[in-house]
Order: sequence, then C-alpha cells, then structure tokens
Amino acid sequence: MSKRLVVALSGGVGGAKLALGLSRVLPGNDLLVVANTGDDFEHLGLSISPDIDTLTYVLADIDNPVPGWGRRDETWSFMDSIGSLGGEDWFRLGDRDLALHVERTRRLRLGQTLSEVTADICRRLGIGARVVPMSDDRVRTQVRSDAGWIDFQDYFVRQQCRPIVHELAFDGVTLARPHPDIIAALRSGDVRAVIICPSNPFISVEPILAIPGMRDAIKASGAPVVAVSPIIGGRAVKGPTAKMMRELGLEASAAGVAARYGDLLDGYVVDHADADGVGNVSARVTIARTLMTSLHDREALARATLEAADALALQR
Ligand code: FO1
Repeated sequence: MSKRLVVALSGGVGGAKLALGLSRVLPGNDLLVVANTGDDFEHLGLSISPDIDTLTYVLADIDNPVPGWGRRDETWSFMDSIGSLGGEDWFRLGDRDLALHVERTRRLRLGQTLSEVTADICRRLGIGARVVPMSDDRVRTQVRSDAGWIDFQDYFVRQQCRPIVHELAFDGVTLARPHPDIIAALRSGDVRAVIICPSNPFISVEPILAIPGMRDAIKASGAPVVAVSPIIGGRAVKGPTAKMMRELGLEASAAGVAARYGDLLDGYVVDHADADGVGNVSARVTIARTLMTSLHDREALARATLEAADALALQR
C-alpha cells in the first residue's frame, strides 16, 4: 500500500501557489498544509494571521491574484473611513477580508484555538485540504534593523522592507508546541512526502522548523523531504528574499537557500535558470519550471515535486 499523506510547509504568497497545485493533484484529505504563524500580529484590536489567510483564500479560489494576498472583488470603505478618522491604514484590510479578522478575533476571545477557528473557516469555504497553524502557541517574527527590533509586518508592509535586516528572531518559538495534528500526521507512517513550498525560507519556513520537535518529527517521518527553491535566477520571485539574504550575509541563490535547509533536504527542485548553480547541493536536484503564473504551472510543479519525492522514496 503506497503512502498517501503529503505534508506541505508554507508561508504566504509563493508557498500558497504550490499548495494550490498540490491540492488540485491530490485527494483533499491527503494534503496537510502547515501554515506559518510568525507573521501574525495584533492590529486595530484584531488578531491577524496573514499566511493562514493567504493560504485559505488561495485554496478557496477567492484570492486576489494581483498582490497574492487578500480577497478578490474587494471594497475598501472601512480602510477609507479608518484613514479619515486618523486610524492606521498602512495595512490594507478590505471589507470582505475584515469580516474574517473580526470573526476570528471574536472566537479567539471566546477561548477557541487558532487551529479550531482555521479548520471551521476552511470548512465553510469548502476547502478539502487541511490547513493547520504550525502551533496554537504565540510565535512572532521580529526583525533587528538599525533602529532596533521591529515587528515583522511593520518591516514588511509599513516600511516596505526598506530597513536593513541584521537579524531575525521568532519570539516565543522556544516555548511553542508543534500542533498535535502535524505531529500525528508525521508519526502516522503514512507520509508520502514532506514538501517545503517556495516561500521565503527565513520569514516563512524557518519559524516552522524552529519549533522544538518539528524538525525531528519531519526527519522521523521516514518520508522524503523535498524543497522548491523560492529563488529563480538569483532574484526572489516575490518579496524581500534576495535582499534579506544579502543583508544576512547569505548567498542570494538557489544553492544558498538549500544550504540554509542543511541536512533536512533529500530533494531540491530548482528552475532551469539555476541549473548550473546547484552542483554542490547535497540533496538530489530536480530541474523544473518553478515560476508559477498559471494554474497549469502550479499543478505541473506540484506533480514534478511529488515525482521527485516518489523517486527518492524508491531509493529507501
Ligand atoms: N502585504 C502588503 O504588502 N501590504 C498590505 O497592505 C497587506 C495587507 C494584508 C492584509 C491581509 C493579509 O492576510 C495579508 C496582507 N499583506 C499585505 C500580505 C502580508 O503582509 C504578507 O503576505 C505576509 O505577512 C508575508 O508572507
């Protein structure tokens, strides 16, 4: 009986594209997407989980494909009004999107966990795959710039990634427990592959891997671990990955990202543009088109990544 569960680690925009591809080539209950919550923050009195929401909207096919976050067919009356009242309007919350943050905040205040709220919202939006926060405990990515430590969204959105990044920290991560559903899946003996989606390795994937026990559980799952490079041709497809790597003194390349994941990787999927730069990557390299512009691209990359994992499993 072949193993069926696929566990995908994902952040926001880039990772969500591959998560969608995986959700379309796998039966719904065979995919468990581990969502980064290090980007979460409290804003306007609301508990906001950007990567969970991006994954949810993308998997429910109600995402706004232009920025990659938020909902399509959005209106902005709340933002316009909050601005005219002198409130903070740098973090753009559309009227439809706002309803999710208000409802999540209400339920969390009633004592529901982030994962309970996420599961119910995914069910209501008709999502077949499981979206599970990496932990129900609080983890907050902090960025140390010349001006000292700043919250992630302040760096990423309000300051548009301008500050120089000297260091990253995941506040609370040492006390965070991996969500039990993730550990149960990894221990099931039924995992076909662990996929690290092409999200920013530092801000989206490392918070997940930094949770005590997570890395060991992935290794002990017996499943091949395959990452998809978020760098294409030495430039980050979206977001500050390449800039951040340079500022952190790391090689801003597909090989640099693989080195960051270290011995966790069995396989690594890179774009044709980086084919000759990954000679010294210890993981088994697969060359594929990793730029995902169409739905077909998302599905094709998902299939290529699963095939790479299956080939590795045959070697075991
Ligand atoms: N990113 C921006 O660059 N500007 C925004 O105004 C913005 C609003 C926003 C609202 C809801 C949401 O779920 C995500 C939003 N994002 C915005 C994206 C978010 O900051 C990033 O996607 C992640 O935190 C990084 O992966």
